[in-house]
Amino acid sequence: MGVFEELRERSPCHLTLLDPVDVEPEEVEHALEPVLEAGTDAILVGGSTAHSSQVEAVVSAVKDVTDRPVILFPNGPEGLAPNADAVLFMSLLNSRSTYYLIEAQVKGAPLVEEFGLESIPTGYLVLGEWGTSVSVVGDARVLPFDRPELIVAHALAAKHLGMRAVYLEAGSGAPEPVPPEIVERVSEIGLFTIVGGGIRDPDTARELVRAGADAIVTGTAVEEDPTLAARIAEAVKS
Ligand code: 1GP
Repeated sequence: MGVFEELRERSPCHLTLLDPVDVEPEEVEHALEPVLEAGTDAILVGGSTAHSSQVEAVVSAVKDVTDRPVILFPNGPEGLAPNADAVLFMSLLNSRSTYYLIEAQVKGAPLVEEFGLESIPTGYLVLGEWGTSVSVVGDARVLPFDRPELIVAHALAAKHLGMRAVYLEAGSGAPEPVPPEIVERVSEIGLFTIVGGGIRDPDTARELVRAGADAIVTGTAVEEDPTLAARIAEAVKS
């Protein structure tokens, strides 16, 4: 079974995000032990500025401690590495930049083929407030939380472009996570709905799952407090 198929079967999933800019390969085991114990479903590796040698080293450190799938979360072709299992093959659908809409994908696609990575076609939407790293680096026309109809229209565009997943991103360390009402409306579209950014406690994660999220991503919590991240994973899986 492919990685995406497995995630769909295991929904609701908890995805642990490691940004190779913040986590050294030697720190991976310590960061992951509690979330693995709590049943995290897959490890995402990537970040706004990570490059391929850092990504490859962290993927390799993850592979040393778990058999859970490793999925790349790339910022462009430099976020790809051959030793992962799959890649969120994303287009930042609300970017102003043609680079994040299609040029990075054109540069990255031959590498995805060469590396034999399973591709998970994903519409990536940056929501909430401008100023998060992803909004700046990705030159996003950030979609405010109080315009659900615009967010739904972008997610529908992802569906009709043939994408399998939509990632609702509030930005790493965002002051507010994506509200459950937005998750509810987007999840009704039927795409695999990934929600991340600013999720710092188990209750919020539980609420987002109840609203229809298929996957909850935690990054900052794993880096700052691995046991808190494990409690979030438990809340998602219980
Ligand atoms: C960032 O959605 C992820 O791309 C995770 O965000 O670091 O706030 O958990 P946090």
